[in-house]
Amino acid sequence: MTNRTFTILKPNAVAAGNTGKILDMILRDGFTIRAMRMIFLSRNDAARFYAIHKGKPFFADLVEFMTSGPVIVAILEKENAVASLRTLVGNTDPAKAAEGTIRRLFADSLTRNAIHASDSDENARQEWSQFFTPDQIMETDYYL
Ligand code: FUP
Repeated sequence: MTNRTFTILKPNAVAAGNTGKILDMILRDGFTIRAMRMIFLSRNDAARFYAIHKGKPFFADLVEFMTSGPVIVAILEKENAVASLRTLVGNTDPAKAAEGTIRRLFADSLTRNAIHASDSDENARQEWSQFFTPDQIMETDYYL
């Protein structure tokens, strides 16, 4: 089934100039971009986004990193979008990520791992709702 997922190209990917290469990998893998923009996360944004990790030892570093520079947020559509993007992105820890995955290629460390990919349909919807209103999501294939 065609569905949608949510991604964040994280501050290290933006700072290193890797967003073009990463988006190219995503598009070549068959995803359609339904919404996208560059934003600066506030500490509140980052803490809310990663609320599930609050209290963990890496939480402060994670919030610090996610607010260290601009990020690109996007909604992506494809068959089995959530699982498909998680495969393309690779393991959370780049040392364990498969050859050719985005994190293997562009992550600097476990925390500075270049990209976020939602882990379920429900979380994807909840995550993109933090950054996009319904009118900001392209519902029509204008180019067809
Ligand atoms: P993922 O779903 O692959 O993004 O991984 P998690 O939800 O488990 O973790 C969210 C983010 O927290 C990761 F992208 C990186 C960071 N993290 C750490 O910095 N240290 C850890 O031990 C685990 C996660």
